[in-house]
Amino acid sequence: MLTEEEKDTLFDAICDGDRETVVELVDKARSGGHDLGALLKDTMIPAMAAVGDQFSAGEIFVPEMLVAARAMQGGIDIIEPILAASDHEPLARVCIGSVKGDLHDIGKNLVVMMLKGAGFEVEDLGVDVPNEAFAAAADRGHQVICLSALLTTTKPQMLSVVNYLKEAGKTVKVVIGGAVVTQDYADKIGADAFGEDAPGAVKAVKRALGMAN
Ligand code: B12
Repeated sequence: MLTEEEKDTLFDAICDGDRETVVELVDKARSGGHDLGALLKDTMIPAMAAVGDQFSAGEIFVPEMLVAARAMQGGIDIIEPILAASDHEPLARVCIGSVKGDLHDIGKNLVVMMLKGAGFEVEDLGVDVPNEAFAAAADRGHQVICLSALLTTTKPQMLSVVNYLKEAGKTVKVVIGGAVVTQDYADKIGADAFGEDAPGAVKAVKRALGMAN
């Protein structure tokens, strides 16, 4: 278990981009049987949100944001296999990617983790994914395509993917998410579901497949 002080240190280490300390503390939490889902939700994600606030306030710039992201990813890499461990038949085959022009992937990686943990088979296409790659994933038998966008400038790319899939005659379901996306936007572009966060992504994929309301 991590003490409150260690959790504070972890929070600061993410904000400061101190990957080594992040890895050390998350590894300690793992070996000590700490609830890793709670650590992620209550300490690590809020740390990334604080980084975003500092960026918005002009207190830090892209390089600092990048090292913070790398530090966060160091912790996620330890947590992912544990939260994702599942020995069930996959509920469905899902593919995910950050849309073309968007290089943000921390949130997407969390969604991957949660979907795997919920029993879905997930193929991660990475970042800056062109429309054709999503269509090809539909051809490989994926039942749901998940799109992530963090930028106002890449949000319209989601509509482009939806239209591209429609015009190519793909019947795959589309689920969208990311900080700039809303349920209204999902309705507007004809996406099948919207998820606000990683747990919400699981519900959204289930909704799109008619497995939940
Ligand atoms: C880290 C970061 C970066 C890193 C990304 C590293 C990486 N590997 O991801 C770097 C430094 C590369 C970066 C670059 C840029 N960034 Co940036 N970045 C951030 C930051 C600080 C954190 C994002 C993050 O990881 N959040 C934590 C995760 C857990 O949250 P999340 O991504 O929202 O994901 C959750 C939900 O949205 C949802 N979700 C996400 N995807 C999906 C998908 C589905 C299907 C579902 C259902 C749900 C879902 O679930 C996730 C988990 O809960 C944000 C600020 C912020 N507070 O968001 C700015 C931010 C997104 N960036 C911003 C900007 C402007 C940029 C740059 C343009 C800066 C520049 N001038 O170069 C570039 C653009 C690069 C590009 N082409 O993509 C702006 C965007 C403003 C806007 N509305 O357009 C933000 C909001 C900062 C700000 N306050 O101005 N960035």
